[in-house]
Amino acid sequence: SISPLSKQFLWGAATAAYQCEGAKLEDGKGLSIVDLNINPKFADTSVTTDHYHRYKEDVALMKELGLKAYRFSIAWPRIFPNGDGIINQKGLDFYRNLIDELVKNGIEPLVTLYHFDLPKALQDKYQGWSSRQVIDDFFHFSKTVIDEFSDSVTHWFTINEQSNMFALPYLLVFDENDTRSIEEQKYQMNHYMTVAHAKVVEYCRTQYPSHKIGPAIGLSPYYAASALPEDVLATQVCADFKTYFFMDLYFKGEYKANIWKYILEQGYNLDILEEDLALMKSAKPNLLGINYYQSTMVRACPETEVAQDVAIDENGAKQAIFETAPGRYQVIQNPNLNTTPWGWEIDPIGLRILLNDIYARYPVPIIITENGIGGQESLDENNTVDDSYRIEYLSEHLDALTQSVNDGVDVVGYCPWSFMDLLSTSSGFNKRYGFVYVNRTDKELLDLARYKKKSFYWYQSLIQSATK
Ligand code: BGP
Repeated sequence: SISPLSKQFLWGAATAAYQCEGAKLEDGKGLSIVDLNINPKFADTSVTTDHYHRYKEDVALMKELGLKAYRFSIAWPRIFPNGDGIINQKGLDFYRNLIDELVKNGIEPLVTLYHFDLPKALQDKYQGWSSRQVIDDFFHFSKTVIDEFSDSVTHWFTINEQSNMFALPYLLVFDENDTRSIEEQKYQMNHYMTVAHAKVVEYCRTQYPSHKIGPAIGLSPYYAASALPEDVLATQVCADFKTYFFMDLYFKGEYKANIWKYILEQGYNLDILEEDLALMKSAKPNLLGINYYQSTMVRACPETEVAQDVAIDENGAKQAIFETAPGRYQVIQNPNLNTTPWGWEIDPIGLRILLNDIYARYPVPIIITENGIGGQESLDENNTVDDSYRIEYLSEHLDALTQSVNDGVDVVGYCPWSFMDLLSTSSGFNKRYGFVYVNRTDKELLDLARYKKKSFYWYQSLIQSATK
Protein backbone atom coordinates (compact mmCIF):
# COMPACT_ATOMS: atom_id res chain seq x y z
CA SER A 1 0.00 0.00 0.00
CA ILE A 2 1.13 3.56 -0.64
CA SER A 3 2.08 5.40 2.54
CA PRO A 4 0.12 8.61 3.10
CA LEU A 5 3.18 10.14 4.76
CA SER A 6 4.77 12.80 2.59
CA LYS A 7 8.34 12.69 1.33
CA GLN A 8 9.03 15.69 3.59
CA PHE A 9 7.85 13.78 6.66
CA LEU A 10 10.21 14.53 9.55
CA TRP A 11 11.60 11.15 10.54
CA GLY A 12 13.20 12.05 13.82
CA ALA A 13 14.21 11.07 17.32
CA ALA A 14 14.21 13.02 20.58
CA THR A 15 16.26 13.81 23.67
CA ALA A 16 16.34 16.55 26.32
CA ALA A 17 19.35 18.49 27.61
CA TYR A 18 19.59 17.37 31.25
CA GLN A 19 19.01 13.74 30.31
CA CYS A 20 21.94 13.40 27.91
CA GLU A 21 24.35 16.36 27.95
CA GLY A 22 26.10 15.94 31.29
CA ALA A 23 28.68 18.72 31.81
CA LYS A 24 26.40 19.84 34.61
CA LEU A 25 28.60 22.69 35.76
CA GLU A 26 31.00 22.95 32.86
CA ASP A 27 31.85 26.01 30.78
CA GLY A 28 29.86 28.27 33.05
CA LYS A 29 26.57 26.35 33.17
CA GLY A 30 24.40 27.03 36.21
CA LEU A 31 22.33 24.43 38.07
CA SER A 32 18.70 23.80 37.23
CA ILE A 33 15.87 22.57 39.42
CA VAL A 34 15.86 19.25 37.60
CA ASP A 35 19.54 18.75 38.49
CA LEU A 36 18.35 18.71 42.09
CA ASN A 37 15.09 16.82 41.58
CA ILE A 38 16.51 13.52 40.29
CA ASN A 39 15.79 10.64 42.66
CA PRO A 40 19.08 9.84 44.53
CA LYS A 41 18.51 6.16 43.84
CA PHE A 42 19.61 6.81 40.25
CA ALA A 43 22.52 8.45 38.45
CA ASP A 44 22.58 12.24 38.66
CA THR A 45 22.87 14.75 35.83
CA SER A 46 26.66 15.28 36.11
CA VAL A 47 27.68 13.09 33.15
CA THR A 48 24.60 11.18 31.90
CA THR A 49 25.72 10.20 28.35
CA ASP A 50 28.34 12.96 28.01
CA HIS A 51 26.64 14.19 24.83
CA TYR A 52 28.11 17.65 25.55
CA HIS A 53 31.53 16.29 24.62
CA ARG A 54 30.45 13.55 22.21
CA TYR A 55 27.88 15.42 20.13
CA LYS A 56 29.85 14.96 16.90
CA GLU A 57 29.95 11.20 17.34
CA ASP A 58 26.23 11.28 18.19
CA VAL A 59 25.29 13.35 15.14
CA ALA A 60 27.31 10.92 12.98
CA LEU A 61 25.14 8.13 14.39
CA MET A 62 21.99 10.16 13.66
CA LYS A 63 23.19 10.55 10.10
CA GLU A 64 23.85 6.82 9.83
CA LEU A 65 20.38 6.14 11.23
CA GLY A 66 18.99 8.34 8.46
CA LEU A 67 17.29 10.91 10.68
CA LYS A 68 15.72 13.87 8.90
CA ALA A 69 15.07 15.68 12.18
CA TYR A 70 16.37 15.72 15.73
CA ARG A 71 14.42 17.09 18.65
CA PHE A 72 16.54 18.32 21.57
CA SER A 73 16.26 20.99 24.23
CA ILE A 74 18.38 24.01 25.04
CA ALA A 75 19.28 24.24 28.71
CA TRP A 76 18.28 27.67 29.98
CA PRO A 77 20.98 27.67 32.72
CA ARG A 78 23.65 26.92 30.12
CA ILE A 79 22.76 30.17 28.33
CA PHE A 80 21.93 32.19 31.44
CA PRO A 81 23.64 30.54 34.45
CA ASN A 82 21.74 32.91 36.74
CA GLY A 83 18.51 32.68 34.79
CA ASP A 84 18.77 36.32 33.83
CA GLY A 85 21.59 38.83 33.37
CA ILE A 86 24.76 37.95 31.55
CA ILE A 87 24.82 35.54 28.61
CA ASN A 88 27.23 32.61 28.87
CA GLN A 89 28.86 32.65 25.44
CA LYS A 90 30.24 29.12 25.86
CA GLY A 91 26.72 27.84 26.33
CA LEU A 92 25.60 29.46 23.09
CA ASP A 93 28.72 28.09 21.37
CA PHE A 94 27.81 24.52 22.31
CA TYR A 95 24.38 24.77 20.71
CA ARG A 96 25.78 26.64 17.70
CA ASN A 97 28.21 23.78 17.12
CA LEU A 98 25.52 21.14 17.60
CA ILE A 99 23.10 22.91 15.25
CA ASP A 100 25.80 23.44 12.60
CA GLU A 101 26.73 19.78 12.81
CA LEU A 102 23.09 18.76 12.36
CA VAL A 103 22.50 21.09 9.43
CA LYS A 104 25.73 19.97 7.79
CA ASN A 105 24.41 16.42 7.95
CA GLY A 106 20.99 17.26 6.55
CA ILE A 107 19.17 16.90 9.89
CA GLU A 108 16.51 19.47 10.76
CA PRO A 109 16.93 20.77 14.34
CA LEU A 110 13.66 20.82 16.32
CA VAL A 111 14.33 22.86 19.44
CA THR A 112 12.54 22.70 22.78
CA LEU A 113 13.03 25.85 24.85
CA TYR A 114 12.00 24.47 28.22
CA HIS A 115 12.33 20.85 29.24
CA PHE A 116 11.95 20.96 33.06
CA ASP A 117 15.24 22.81 33.67
CA LEU A 118 14.43 26.13 35.30
CA PRO A 119 17.64 27.82 36.51
CA LYS A 120 18.04 27.09 40.21
CA ALA A 121 19.12 30.71 40.65
CA LEU A 122 15.59 31.81 39.79
CA GLN A 123 14.08 29.28 42.17
CA ASP A 124 16.27 30.75 44.91
CA LYS A 125 15.71 34.34 43.88
CA TYR A 126 11.92 34.42 43.58
CA GLN A 127 10.52 30.85 43.77
CA GLY A 128 10.78 30.31 40.03
CA TRP A 129 7.48 29.55 38.31
CA SER A 130 5.61 30.95 41.36
CA SER A 131 6.59 34.49 40.48
CA ARG A 132 5.31 36.73 37.70
CA GLN A 133 8.90 37.79 37.03
CA VAL A 134 9.53 34.37 35.45
CA ILE A 135 7.44 35.39 32.42
CA ASP A 136 9.88 38.11 31.43
CA ASP A 137 12.93 36.01 32.24
CA PHE A 138 11.69 33.05 30.19
CA PHE A 139 10.83 35.42 27.37
CA HIS A 140 14.27 37.01 27.45
CA PHE A 141 15.99 33.60 27.38
CA SER A 142 13.74 32.36 24.55
CA LYS A 143 14.11 35.53 22.48
CA THR A 144 17.90 35.32 22.85
CA VAL A 145 17.90 31.72 21.62
CA ILE A 146 15.40 32.25 18.78
CA ASP A 147 17.22 35.34 17.48
CA GLU A 148 20.58 33.60 17.74
CA PHE A 149 19.60 30.43 15.86
CA SER A 150 16.82 31.65 13.58
CA ASP A 151 19.11 31.23 10.58
CA SER A 152 19.20 27.44 11.06
CA VAL A 153 16.22 26.53 13.25
CA THR A 154 12.63 27.00 12.05
CA HIS A 155 10.74 24.62 14.39
CA TRP A 156 10.36 25.57 18.04
CA PHE A 157 8.63 24.00 21.02
CA THR A 158 8.03 26.38 23.90
CA ILE A 159 7.35 24.30 27.00
CA ASN A 160 7.57 20.52 27.32
CA GLU A 161 4.72 18.74 29.08
CA GLN A 162 3.14 21.56 31.03
CA SER A 163 0.37 19.07 31.78
CA ASN A 164 2.81 16.60 33.31
CA MET A 165 4.55 19.29 35.32
CA PHE A 166 1.12 19.86 36.77
CA ALA A 167 0.62 16.14 37.47
CA LEU A 168 4.04 14.69 38.31
CA PRO A 169 5.46 15.46 41.72
CA TYR A 170 9.13 15.81 40.80
CA LEU A 171 9.25 18.32 37.96
CA LEU A 172 8.63 21.52 39.90
CA VAL A 173 9.76 22.92 43.25
CA PHE A 174 7.25 24.24 45.74
CA ASP A 175 7.83 26.81 48.43
CA GLU A 176 7.52 25.14 51.84
CA ASN A 177 6.79 28.49 53.46
CA ASP A 178 3.95 29.26 51.09
CA THR A 179 0.66 29.23 52.96
CA ARG A 180 -1.25 28.24 49.81
CA SER A 181 -1.93 24.56 49.06
CA ILE A 182 0.31 22.78 46.55
CA GLU A 183 -2.63 22.67 44.15
CA GLU A 184 -3.22 26.40 44.36
CA GLN A 185 0.49 26.99 43.76
CA LYS A 186 0.30 24.68 40.73
CA TYR A 187 -2.56 26.63 39.19
CA GLN A 188 -0.60 29.84 39.67
CA MET A 189 2.59 28.39 38.17
CA ASN A 190 0.56 26.97 35.31
CA HIS A 191 -0.84 30.40 34.59
CA TYR A 192 2.58 32.05 34.47
CA MET A 193 3.84 29.21 32.23
CA THR A 194 0.91 29.76 29.90
CA VAL A 195 1.57 33.49 29.65
CA ALA A 196 5.33 32.91 29.22
CA HIS A 197 4.58 30.44 26.41
CA ALA A 198 2.14 32.90 24.78
CA LYS A 199 4.64 35.74 24.91
CA VAL A 200 7.27 33.64 23.11
CA VAL A 201 4.76 32.37 20.53
CA GLU A 202 3.58 35.93 19.82
CA TYR A 203 7.17 37.13 19.38
CA CYS A 204 8.21 34.29 17.10
CA ARG A 205 5.08 34.46 14.93
CA THR A 206 5.52 38.21 14.46
CA GLN A 207 9.29 38.28 13.93
CA TYR A 208 9.67 35.02 12.02
CA PRO A 209 6.38 34.40 10.23
CA SER A 210 7.72 31.42 8.30
CA HIS A 211 8.69 29.58 11.50
CA LYS A 212 6.62 26.95 13.28
CA ILE A 213 6.14 27.23 17.03
CA GLY A 214 3.93 25.61 19.64
CA PRO A 215 3.87 23.61 22.86
CA ALA A 216 5.02 20.00 23.27
CA ILE A 217 2.43 18.42 25.48
CA GLY A 218 2.10 14.97 27.05
CA LEU A 219 -1.34 13.64 26.15
CA SER A 220 -3.39 10.50 26.62
CA PRO A 221 -6.83 9.42 25.49
CA TYR A 222 -9.21 8.75 28.41
CA TYR A 223 -11.40 5.64 28.43
CA ALA A 224 -14.42 5.10 30.64
CA ALA A 225 -14.06 2.01 32.82
CA SER A 226 -17.65 1.06 31.99
CA ALA A 227 -20.71 2.24 30.09
CA LEU A 228 -22.22 3.51 33.36
CA PRO A 229 -23.11 7.15 32.67
CA GLU A 230 -21.35 8.12 35.92
CA ASP A 231 -18.11 6.62 34.62
CA VAL A 232 -18.49 8.25 31.22
CA LEU A 233 -19.12 11.63 32.83
CA ALA A 234 -16.11 11.22 35.15
CA THR A 235 -14.01 10.37 32.09
CA GLN A 236 -15.11 13.57 30.39
CA VAL A 237 -14.24 15.58 33.51
CA CYS A 238 -10.84 13.88 33.75
CA ALA A 239 -10.07 14.65 30.09
CA ASP A 240 -11.09 18.26 30.69
CA PHE A 241 -8.68 18.62 33.62
CA LYS A 242 -5.79 16.75 32.03
CA THR A 243 -6.03 17.60 28.34
CA TYR A 244 -8.53 20.19 27.19
CA PHE A 245 -7.72 22.60 30.05
CA PHE A 246 -4.17 22.96 28.71
CA MET A 247 -5.12 22.75 25.04
CA ASP A 248 -7.71 25.52 25.43
CA LEU A 249 -5.17 27.72 27.21
CA TYR A 250 -2.75 27.27 24.31
CA PHE A 251 -5.05 27.24 21.31
CA LYS A 252 -8.11 29.23 22.39
CA GLY A 253 -6.33 31.43 24.92
CA GLU A 254 -8.97 30.85 27.56
CA TYR A 255 -9.77 28.97 30.76
CA LYS A 256 -12.32 26.19 30.24
CA ALA A 257 -15.55 27.12 32.02
CA ASN A 258 -15.74 24.03 34.24
CA ILE A 259 -12.09 24.31 35.30
CA TRP A 260 -12.55 28.00 36.05
CA LYS A 261 -15.57 27.12 38.18
CA TYR A 262 -13.46 24.55 40.04
CA ILE A 263 -10.73 27.13 40.68
CA LEU A 264 -13.30 29.55 42.10
CA GLU A 265 -14.99 26.86 44.19
CA GLN A 266 -11.65 25.97 45.74
CA GLY A 267 -11.27 29.60 46.72
CA TYR A 268 -8.00 29.92 44.81
CA ASN A 269 -7.00 33.51 44.43
CA LEU A 270 -4.86 33.56 41.31
CA ASP A 271 -2.90 36.47 39.91
CA ILE A 272 -4.40 36.62 36.41
CA LEU A 273 -4.41 39.97 34.61
CA GLU A 274 -6.62 41.17 31.77
CA GLU A 275 -3.49 41.70 29.70
CA ASP A 276 -2.47 38.06 30.27
CA LEU A 277 -5.78 36.90 28.83
CA ALA A 278 -5.46 39.30 25.89
CA LEU A 279 -1.98 37.98 25.11
CA MET A 280 -3.13 34.36 25.42
CA LYS A 281 -5.94 35.11 22.96
CA SER A 282 -3.74 36.76 20.37
CA ALA A 283 -0.81 34.30 20.47
CA LYS A 284 -1.54 31.57 17.94
CA PRO A 285 0.73 28.52 17.92
CA ASN A 286 1.02 26.99 14.44
CA LEU A 287 2.53 23.67 15.55
CA LEU A 288 1.64 21.08 18.18
CA GLY A 289 4.08 18.59 19.67
CA ILE A 290 2.46 15.54 21.25
CA ASN A 291 4.25 13.16 23.61
CA TYR A 292 2.37 9.88 23.71
CA TYR A 293 3.21 6.84 25.82
CA GLN A 294 -0.02 5.34 27.10
CA SER A 295 -3.78 5.62 27.46
CA THR A 296 -5.68 6.08 30.72
CA MET A 297 -8.79 4.44 32.13
CA VAL A 298 -11.15 6.33 34.42
CA ARG A 299 -14.13 5.74 36.68
CA ALA A 300 -16.40 7.86 38.82
CA CYS A 301 -15.15 8.71 42.29
CA PRO A 302 -17.31 9.48 45.35
CA GLU A 303 -16.66 12.69 47.33
CA THR A 304 -15.84 10.52 50.34
CA GLU A 305 -12.66 9.02 48.80
CA VAL A 306 -9.26 10.32 49.91
CA ALA A 307 -7.43 12.48 47.35
CA GLN A 308 -4.10 11.06 46.23
CA ASP A 309 -1.59 11.33 43.41
CA VAL A 310 1.81 11.02 45.07
CA ALA A 311 3.62 8.36 47.09
CA ILE A 312 6.92 8.78 48.90
CA ASP A 313 9.44 6.04 48.10
CA GLU A 314 12.12 4.51 50.35
CA ASN A 315 14.52 7.38 49.44
CA GLY A 316 12.04 10.01 50.47
CA ALA A 317 11.52 10.87 46.78
CA LYS A 318 8.08 11.64 45.41
CA GLN A 319 6.57 9.22 42.89
CA ALA A 320 3.42 9.61 40.83
CA ILE A 321 0.66 7.07 41.44
CA PHE A 322 -2.82 6.61 39.95
CA GLU A 323 -4.75 9.73 40.77
CA THR A 324 -7.88 9.85 42.90
CA ALA A 325 -9.78 13.14 42.62
CA PRO A 326 -12.77 12.83 45.01
CA GLY A 327 -16.08 13.85 43.45
CA ARG A 328 -14.45 14.13 40.03
CA TYR A 329 -12.66 10.99 38.80
CA GLN A 330 -10.35 8.14 39.64
CA VAL A 331 -7.67 6.72 37.35
CA ILE A 332 -7.39 2.92 37.36
CA GLN A 333 -5.48 0.20 35.50
CA ASN A 334 -6.98 -0.90 32.19
CA PRO A 335 -7.34 -4.72 32.44
CA ASN A 336 -7.52 -5.04 28.64
CA LEU A 337 -4.02 -3.84 27.89
CA ASN A 338 -0.52 -5.13 28.44
CA THR A 339 1.85 -2.86 30.29
CA THR A 340 5.56 -2.09 30.35
CA PRO A 341 7.50 -3.30 33.43
CA TRP A 342 6.65 0.11 34.89
CA GLY A 343 2.92 -0.43 34.48
CA TRP A 344 2.47 1.94 31.51
CA GLU A 345 -0.36 0.67 29.31
CA ILE A 346 0.73 -0.23 25.78
CA ASP A 347 -1.94 1.07 23.43
CA PRO A 348 -1.11 1.89 19.80
CA ILE A 349 -4.78 2.34 18.84
CA GLY A 350 -4.91 4.91 21.62
CA LEU A 351 -2.55 7.07 19.58
CA ARG A 352 -4.99 7.08 16.65
CA ILE A 353 -7.92 7.84 18.96
CA LEU A 354 -5.94 10.68 20.52
CA LEU A 355 -4.73 12.19 17.24
CA ASN A 356 -8.18 12.08 15.65
CA ASP A 357 -9.78 13.73 18.67
CA ILE A 358 -7.12 16.41 19.15
CA TYR A 359 -6.92 17.38 15.49
CA ALA A 360 -10.71 17.66 15.21
CA ARG A 361 -10.68 20.15 18.09
CA TYR A 362 -7.38 21.94 17.45
CA PRO A 363 -6.50 21.66 13.76
CA VAL A 364 -2.80 22.54 13.60
CA PRO A 365 0.06 20.44 12.16
CA ILE A 366 1.29 17.85 14.66
CA ILE A 367 4.72 16.39 15.33
CA ILE A 368 4.88 13.39 17.63
CA THR A 369 7.63 14.78 19.82
CA GLU A 370 7.92 11.66 22.01
CA ASN A 371 6.73 8.06 21.82
CA GLY A 372 8.57 4.99 23.01
CA ILE A 373 9.02 2.18 25.47
CA GLY A 374 11.51 1.90 28.29
CA GLY A 375 13.15 -1.34 29.28
CA GLN A 376 15.90 -2.77 31.47
CA GLU A 377 18.67 -3.67 29.04
CA SER A 378 22.33 -4.68 28.90
CA LEU A 379 24.77 -5.49 26.11
CA ASP A 380 24.79 -9.09 24.90
CA GLU A 381 27.89 -11.07 23.86
CA ASN A 382 27.71 -9.54 20.36
CA ASN A 383 27.83 -6.03 21.80
CA THR A 384 24.29 -5.26 20.84
CA VAL A 385 20.79 -5.36 22.35
CA ASP A 386 17.94 -7.39 20.90
CA ASP A 387 15.16 -4.90 21.62
CA SER A 388 12.51 -6.60 19.50
CA TYR A 389 9.87 -5.46 21.98
CA ARG A 390 10.77 -1.85 21.07
CA ILE A 391 10.52 -2.56 17.34
CA GLU A 392 7.09 -4.03 17.95
CA TYR A 393 5.99 -1.05 20.07
CA LEU A 394 7.23 1.57 17.61
CA SER A 395 5.98 -0.16 14.46
CA GLU A 396 2.50 -0.60 15.95
CA HIS A 397 2.42 3.06 16.94
CA LEU A 398 3.63 4.11 13.51
CA ASP A 399 0.85 2.04 11.94
CA ALA A 400 -1.67 3.84 14.14
CA LEU A 401 -0.14 7.19 13.20
CA THR A 402 -0.36 6.30 9.52
CA GLN A 403 -4.01 5.31 9.96
CA SER A 404 -4.80 8.64 11.54
CA VAL A 405 -3.09 10.45 8.66
CA ASN A 406 -5.46 8.42 6.46
CA ASP A 407 -8.27 9.64 8.72
CA GLY A 408 -7.24 13.19 7.77
CA VAL A 409 -4.93 14.26 10.60
CA ASP A 410 -1.98 16.46 9.62
CA VAL A 411 0.96 14.68 11.28
CA VAL A 412 4.21 16.03 9.85
CA GLY A 413 6.84 14.29 11.95
CA TYR A 414 7.63 11.45 14.33
CA CYS A 415 10.33 11.62 17.00
CA PRO A 416 10.56 8.45 19.07
CA TRP A 417 11.87 8.80 22.59
CA SER A 418 14.77 8.48 22.57
CA PHE A 419 17.62 8.73 20.09
CA MET A 420 20.01 7.12 22.55
CA ASP A 421 19.73 5.75 26.06
CA LEU A 422 19.61 8.55 28.55
CA LEU A 423 18.81 9.39 32.13
CA SER A 424 15.15 8.62 32.74
CA THR A 425 13.72 11.21 35.12
CA SER A 426 11.66 8.62 36.92
CA SER A 427 14.02 5.61 36.69
CA GLY A 428 17.61 6.56 35.81
CA PHE A 429 19.57 4.24 33.47
CA ASN A 430 17.49 1.38 34.78
CA LYS A 431 14.96 2.31 32.10
CA ARG A 432 16.39 2.70 28.60
CA TYR A 433 14.59 4.04 25.56
CA GLY A 434 17.26 4.49 22.88
CA PHE A 435 18.03 3.17 19.41
CA VAL A 436 21.61 3.49 20.62
CA TYR A 437 22.85 1.77 23.76
CA VAL A 438 25.12 3.82 26.00
CA ASN A 439 27.59 1.77 28.01
CA ARG A 440 27.08 2.79 31.61
CA THR A 441 24.84 1.97 34.55
CA ASP A 442 23.40 4.19 37.23
CA LYS A 443 26.34 3.41 39.50
CA GLU A 444 29.21 3.01 36.99
CA LEU A 445 30.15 5.32 34.14
CA LEU A 446 32.10 2.56 32.30
CA ASP A 447 33.35 3.84 28.92
CA LEU A 448 30.10 5.48 27.73
CA ALA A 449 30.64 3.87 24.32
CA ARG A 450 27.70 3.84 21.91
CA TYR A 451 26.32 0.58 20.46
CA LYS A 452 23.57 0.20 17.87
CA LYS A 453 20.60 -1.85 19.03
CA LYS A 454 18.47 -4.06 16.79
CA SER A 455 15.89 -1.24 16.66
CA PHE A 456 18.54 1.06 15.16
CA TYR A 457 18.75 -1.11 12.04
CA TRP A 458 14.97 -1.50 11.93
CA TYR A 459 14.39 2.30 12.03
CA GLN A 460 17.20 2.87 9.55
CA SER A 461 15.68 0.60 6.92
CA LEU A 462 12.19 1.96 7.59
CA ILE A 463 13.35 5.56 7.00
CA GLN A 464 15.28 4.44 3.93
CA SER A 465 12.29 2.80 2.29
CA ALA A 466 9.90 5.60 3.31
CA THR A 467 12.07 8.29 1.74
CA LYS A 468 13.40 6.65 -1.40
C1 BGP B 1 8.35 12.51 29.30
C2 BGP B 1 9.48 13.49 29.33
C3 BGP B 1 10.80 12.94 28.92
C4 BGP B 1 11.05 11.49 29.28
C5 BGP B 1 9.82 10.63 29.05
C6 BGP B 1 9.96 9.21 29.59
O1 BGP B 1 7.47 12.83 30.31
O2 BGP B 1 9.20 14.61 28.51
O3 BGP B 1 11.77 13.83 29.41
O4 BGP B 1 11.62 11.35 30.52
O5 BGP B 1 8.66 11.19 29.58
O6 BGP B 1 9.69 9.21 30.95
P1 BGP B 1 10.48 8.32 31.98
O7 BGP B 1 11.90 8.62 31.76
O8 BGP B 1 10.00 8.74 33.31
O9 BGP B 1 10.13 6.91 31.66
